[in-house]
Amino acid sequence: GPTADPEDLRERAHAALLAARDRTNLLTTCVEDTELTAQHSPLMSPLVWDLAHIGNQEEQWLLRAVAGRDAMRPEIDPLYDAFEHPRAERPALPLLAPAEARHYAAEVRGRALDVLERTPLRGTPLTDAGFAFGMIAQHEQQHDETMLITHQLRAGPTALTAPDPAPLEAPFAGPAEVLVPGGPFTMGTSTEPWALDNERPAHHRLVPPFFIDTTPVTNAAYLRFVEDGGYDQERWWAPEGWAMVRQNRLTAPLFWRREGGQWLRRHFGRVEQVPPDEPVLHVSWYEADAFARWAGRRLPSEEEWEKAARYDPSSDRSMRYPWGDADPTPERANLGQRHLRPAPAGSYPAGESPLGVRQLIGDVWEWTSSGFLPYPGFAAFPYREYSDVFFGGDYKVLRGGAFSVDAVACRGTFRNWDHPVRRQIFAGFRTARDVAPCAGPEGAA
Ligand code: AVJ
Ligand code: FE
Repeated sequence: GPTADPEDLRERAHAALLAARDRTNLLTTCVEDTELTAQHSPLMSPLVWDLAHIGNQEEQWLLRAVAGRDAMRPEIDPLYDAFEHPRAERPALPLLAPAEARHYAAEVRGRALDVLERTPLRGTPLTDAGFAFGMIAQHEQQHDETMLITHQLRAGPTALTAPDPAPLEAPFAGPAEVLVPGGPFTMGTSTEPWALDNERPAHHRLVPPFFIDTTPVTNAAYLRFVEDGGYDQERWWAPEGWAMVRQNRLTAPLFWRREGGQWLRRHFGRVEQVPPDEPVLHVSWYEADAFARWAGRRLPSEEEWEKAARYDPSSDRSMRYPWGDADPTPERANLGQRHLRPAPAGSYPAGESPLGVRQLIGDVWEWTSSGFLPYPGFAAFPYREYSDVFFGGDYKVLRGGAFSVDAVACRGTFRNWDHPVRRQIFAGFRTARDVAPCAGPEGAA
C-alpha cells in the first residue's frame, strides 16, 4: 500500500529504476542496432531516440533539477525534446548512435542512483516521498510501452517472446453488466506519493447510477459489429469517425485481415486467428464509440470508469485499485509485459472490484467518452509539458493500463490520453448505459 516512510520509498524508487532499465535494455537489445535507427512507422520514433530521450529526461530531472548538476551534453537537449521534432522527423536528426545512446543512458543512471542514495526524501516538492525518482521510473516505463508499440508495428519475425496468459478455466459465467449506484465518490488523489500532476487533487464527484460491462468488449463481440456491416453504415459513427473510415477504407481493427473466410491478425510478427475471447485491441476511439452506439450503449465517462474501478460501497470510499489498496500482483492483473497479449475476458477474479467488475486494471487500455481536462484545483508539476499543454486538445482519456504497462505507471487514478484516431496503441474498451435504458436502435438490455 502507499507509505510515507522515506526509506521504504527510497528502496521502491531504486527497484523501480532498475526494473525500468531492465525492460529498456530488453527492448533495445533484442534487435540488431540497425533496427534501432530505422523508422518502423512514421507514427513512432526510432527506438534509439526513445533510449536517449529516457536518459536525457533522467539527466534533466534527477541530475540537474534534484542534484543541481550541470548539463552533461547540453548540445543534445534539443534533439530529445519531444516538442521540437515530430516523431516522423526524428530518424533524420543527428541522433546519438546506438552505442553512444546506451553509454549516455548508463552514465546518467550511475549518477542518478548516487543522487538517490544521498538525497533526503523530504523537504522539497520534487524530492518529497521520492517523487522525482518515481516520476522518472514511470517516464522510462511509458517509453518502454511506446517502444513495445514500435515492436508490434515492425515488420518481420518478432524479437520478443513471453508466455501466453492462462486460458479461462471455465467460460466466464458472470453477469454481462454491473450496476454502479449513484452518489458522490472521491475522484483523483492527494495522497498517492507518485501520482502525476493530472491525477491530483482528490475531489468529490456526483455520479448518477449507471451500468457498466463486467469485462472489456471481446473480439467475438466486436466481430459481430464488423459482420453486421458496422464499417459501412454512417449512422453508427461520429462525423469525424465516419470521415476516418472513408478516407482510410477501414473495415476492421488495425492489424486484422480477412482471408479464406477467416479473420486473421498480425500480432508481434506472427499471423494468428483473431482470438474470440480476448478483449479487442488496436481500435480507435471512433471505432469504440461506433460499436457502443451499434450495441445501443455508450462509452463510460472518465468519472464513471474511475468510480467503477475505485468505489467501495461497503466502506463508502475510493480505493487505490479495484481489489483494494494493495499493489498489483500477477494474480490480480495482466501488467508489465509479462504477457504480450491481453488475457481472455473474465480472467483475474482476484482483481475484480467490490461490485464484480473485472480487468479494469491491465489487459487493454480502455477508451472513455471524456476529453482530457484538468481536475478542479489542478497545478502543473513539475513541468507544464507533461499534462497542462494537452488539456482541452483533440484527446480522449484512456484508463486502466494494459499488458504493456508496468505497475509503477498504473493506478486506479492514472490518466492516459491520445487522439481519437489512434489505433496502434494497446487500446480496447468496455461499454456502459444509463439506468433508464438508452433508446438505441438495437434496443438496450
Ligand atoms: C501520457 C502516454 C500520453 O507518451 O506521450 C512520455 C507520456 N510524456 N514522455 C506520452 C510521456 C512525456 C505520454 N502519455
Ligand atoms: Fe518522454
